[in-house]
Amino acid sequence: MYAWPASEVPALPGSGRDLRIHDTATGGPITLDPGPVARIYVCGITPYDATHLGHAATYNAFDLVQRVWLDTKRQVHYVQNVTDVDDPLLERAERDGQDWTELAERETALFREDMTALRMLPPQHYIGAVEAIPGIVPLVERLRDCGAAYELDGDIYYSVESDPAFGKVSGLDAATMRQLFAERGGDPERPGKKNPLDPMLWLAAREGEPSWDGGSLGRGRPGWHIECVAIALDHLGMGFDVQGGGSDLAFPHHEMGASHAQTVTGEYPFAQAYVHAGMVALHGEKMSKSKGNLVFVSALRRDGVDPVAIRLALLAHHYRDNWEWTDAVLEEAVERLARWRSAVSRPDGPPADAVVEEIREALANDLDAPAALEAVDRWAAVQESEGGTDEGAPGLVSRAVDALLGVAL
Ligand code: 5CA
Ligand code: ZN
Repeated sequence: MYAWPASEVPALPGSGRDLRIHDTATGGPITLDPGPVARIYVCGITPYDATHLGHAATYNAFDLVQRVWLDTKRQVHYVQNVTDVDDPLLERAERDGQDWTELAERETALFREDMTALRMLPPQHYIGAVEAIPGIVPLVERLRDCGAAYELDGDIYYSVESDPAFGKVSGLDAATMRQLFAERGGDPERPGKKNPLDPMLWLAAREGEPSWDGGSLGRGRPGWHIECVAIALDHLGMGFDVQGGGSDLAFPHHEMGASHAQTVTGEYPFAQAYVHAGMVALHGEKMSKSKGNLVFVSALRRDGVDPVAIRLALLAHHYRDNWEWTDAVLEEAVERLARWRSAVSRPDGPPADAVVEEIREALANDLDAPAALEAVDRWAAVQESEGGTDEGAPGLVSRAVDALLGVAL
């Protein structure tokens, strides 16, 4: 499906550094070595409610990954999905007495607007679960044919025991896996499963629920993890550079996805790095659609908040930290934006080459956006207090924060 329009990324003098990033699977930083075309898959929204600041923070992190790569003169092949059929979406549509396809379309359209306003680079392939079904069915059939899947009352489950590498992405102990599986869409209690952690690959058609022709699988709809695997394998192939999402996706979603893909292809790894953003909270609890403690990007925009300030508020936090959204976070970003805009509004200023290098270095070091902001703050403070005579320096700073941080001054 259509994604959203791309904002232009200005070219900067020189070249950026290779990205060193924290990988959940190894538990430490790794320096990525993508080819001329870097490949990234970022899990998309389940469109039953509007984009909140938690979503925006996670997509901001992966937008930075792309900007670092683009600055090394690589191309980026970016794929994102939309989980446009799944239990939470169907439950919300049912609760509110609306058509589930209309709900999904409306919220996806709003997400596109929010992403555009925040200057997030669009994926080249933006793929819905429903449109991916023709690719999902043969993948489930292959898993079944190689003995890694089994049927239970018409539903098809993946057998985690078929994969010796299962557990290597999240590195969690059995009890934690079991608990998270139950909290995050799994059904550990269902009688008849080979292993409580086995996830659903294909859900047989239920009365009153949408279903599709699944060939030898029978009518039904896809499970969650196989959706992202089918889309990633179709558009990126095995061994792509970064699999991204919020930290709540490490288990079970990314663990199961890697396992499905590695089992079905016999190749390893699914992704070179599994990268996870921290959770944004409101009033002391993780912002979540199910709890309803949300601040929506669209609501802030409606209130007249400049989207550039929202972006600066996200950038002021390290992507791996868990942090809390407050009014003060936004106020600080609004003030910073005003200081930066004032500093670049003159034709000359203090030399800017070093600032560009500092931003590059900060981002290459596990996407340290707060350090990048501080580098610009220091330049803006000198501009404010002493000014400078370098012609074009403000223009260079302006282009650098646009290209590397997605901030348009
Ligand atoms: N459709 C699936 C992924 S395939 C899904 O998790 N959708 S979602 O709408 O629930 O979340 C979209 C992305 O936002 C995920 O990467 C998720 O980890 C992230 N996310 C959700 N809540 C927060 C939060 N409070 N803070 C940071 N990131 C969040
Ligand atoms: Zn996903």
